[in-house]
Amino acid sequence: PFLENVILHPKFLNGKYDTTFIDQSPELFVFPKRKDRGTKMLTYIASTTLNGFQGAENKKKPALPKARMPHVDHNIEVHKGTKQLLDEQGPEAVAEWLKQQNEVLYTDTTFRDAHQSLLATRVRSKDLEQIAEPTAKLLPNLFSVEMWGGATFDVSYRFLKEDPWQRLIHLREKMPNVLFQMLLRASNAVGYKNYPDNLIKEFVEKSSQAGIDVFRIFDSLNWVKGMTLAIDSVRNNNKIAEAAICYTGDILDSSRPKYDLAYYKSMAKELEQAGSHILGIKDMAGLLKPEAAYQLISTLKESVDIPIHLHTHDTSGNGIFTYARAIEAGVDAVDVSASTMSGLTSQPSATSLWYALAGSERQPQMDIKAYEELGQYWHDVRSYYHDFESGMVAPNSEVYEHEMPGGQYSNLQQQAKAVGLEDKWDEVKKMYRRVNDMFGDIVKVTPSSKVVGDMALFMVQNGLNEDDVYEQGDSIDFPDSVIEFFEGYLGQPYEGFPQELQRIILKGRKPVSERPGELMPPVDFKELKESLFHKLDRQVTSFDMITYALYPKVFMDYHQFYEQYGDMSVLDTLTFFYGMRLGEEIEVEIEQGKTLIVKLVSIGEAQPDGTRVVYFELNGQPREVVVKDEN
Ligand code: 3PY
Ligand code: ZN
Repeated sequence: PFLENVILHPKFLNGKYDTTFIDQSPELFVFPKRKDRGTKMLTYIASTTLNGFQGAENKKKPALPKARMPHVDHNIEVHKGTKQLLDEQGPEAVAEWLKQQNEVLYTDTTFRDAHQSLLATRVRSKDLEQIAEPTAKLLPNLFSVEMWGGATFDVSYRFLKEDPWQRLIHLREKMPNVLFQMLLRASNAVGYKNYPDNLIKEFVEKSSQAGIDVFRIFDSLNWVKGMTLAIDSVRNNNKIAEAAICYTGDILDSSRPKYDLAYYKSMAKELEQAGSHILGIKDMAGLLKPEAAYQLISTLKESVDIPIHLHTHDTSGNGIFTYARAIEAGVDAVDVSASTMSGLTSQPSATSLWYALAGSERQPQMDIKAYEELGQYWHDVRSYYHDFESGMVAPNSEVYEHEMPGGQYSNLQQQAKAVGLEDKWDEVKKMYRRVNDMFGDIVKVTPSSKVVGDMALFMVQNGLNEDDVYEQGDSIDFPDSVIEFFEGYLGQPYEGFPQELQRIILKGRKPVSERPGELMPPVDFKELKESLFHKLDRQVTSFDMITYALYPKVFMDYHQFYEQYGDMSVLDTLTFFYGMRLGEEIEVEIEQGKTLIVKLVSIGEAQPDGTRVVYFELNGQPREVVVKDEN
């Protein structure tokens, strides 16, 4: 504001100033009063009370009890775990140790994929941080906790208005013993397109420093050339590279030979050669049938020397059966989630699998009662996010038809809802598969799955079928993501693009066949820092720079929200989504040891300009804010 006062001062504008200008112009130091923290927060609460939250509009705030916490003695030290093994002995030692274990190891995905897949990624840091320390104390035998990456990064800023870097740092403090795992979309980082090489390197370096230990790296087209830079970056930071093959198609279906056992075997060898410490099998849609799992894992165990980590989604209800067969075939680790956040489009249940392995020498050591108690916490927390549930209530074997990734299901459904296609969801799912076939049967996982989803929505919305696309394509404006895909900006699909369709969609543009990151100019971080400093009017962190480089608009929108309302991650989840009920009183701890008591007293009549005055008590003092009623 000082600079603004100077620049706008009449003397300054007329050029009539000298060295006494500042001393003799006290008005330069009169700044517009910035809204205080309390007022900003009340403004957010008032506005959310009136207008709702995107995706939970017109819904009443449910009255729900506080989540039940498991019993843990706070004086007990956390047990050492895999994190100490990595820090003390390095990534190769962890891989070797994993291979030597007779029992199958667990990665718990509750903090990331489970809620990405069940609740459209909407679980807030507050609800994660609260259970972090109990989880570390109760489950020290986990191989890792998957708690970052994938869609959580973008959704944190875009919808939850919180900083995922802070989430990572806070969780790390509370969980010092177990490896932290993230999902990294190789050259797409945590975004939806390829980025310059130096940005990928920077992202891996900073996330390593902030607390990530295991990077599950995948390419959305299984294009190994697009993965090596990320693998090398992880290795350079002395962290664990888990390069993953995305499982697609059906190795048991001989009528669909594109992705057969030989295909997977050859890719596994390439990833081992590329320096992967662990081989990930990423069955993102849950298409890996039990017998296929047995054949695939048996073959891969013979083909590579590194341990194998299997990830699936339980959409069909066959997840436990698939894991049981994979475990029989010697898989080293599997992804599971807390019981009440498991099943359906999420991972299979950690505790159910444990019971299913009773009598087997591969049953993991686990305090099963404690795991179930953690499940009670998640049961209660899940109810806060009810409006983001997909509505799927039972296993759904249609997934073998549409092949939609679990992590995409509830998100695409929200997207369909947003463009008015809620009633045509069944049609969208069928179209999703038809688009896949039209595109030449491709791997579908973020971001290639988003391209297929965008095209499916587009076709349903415009009443188009395959013939229409071929016949009228020259006059159709295809979604940007579809054009970029056919231009080669997500990389190259196995066996190439369907040429005729590519011609129609590109309308004369020339596709690239090189690695897109190689073609892009590197991010100039020095320049970016300066320009961001001016935009933000504050110190710029390396985290800000990376996020801004990944998605400038999302970051600036977040920044604007922050300026307007402040840090709203301090609100409890129900207040954040629904605002307050008349007469309700809440406590908000805005920083450690500093709590505000907020009561919503009344809401005034609508004014001709569309605003209302909303009356609160803040720590017993009357306060009012004026907000727009958008209804
Ligand atoms: C993601 O990339 O977000 C995924 O979960 C892919 O399965
Ligand atoms: Zn997944």
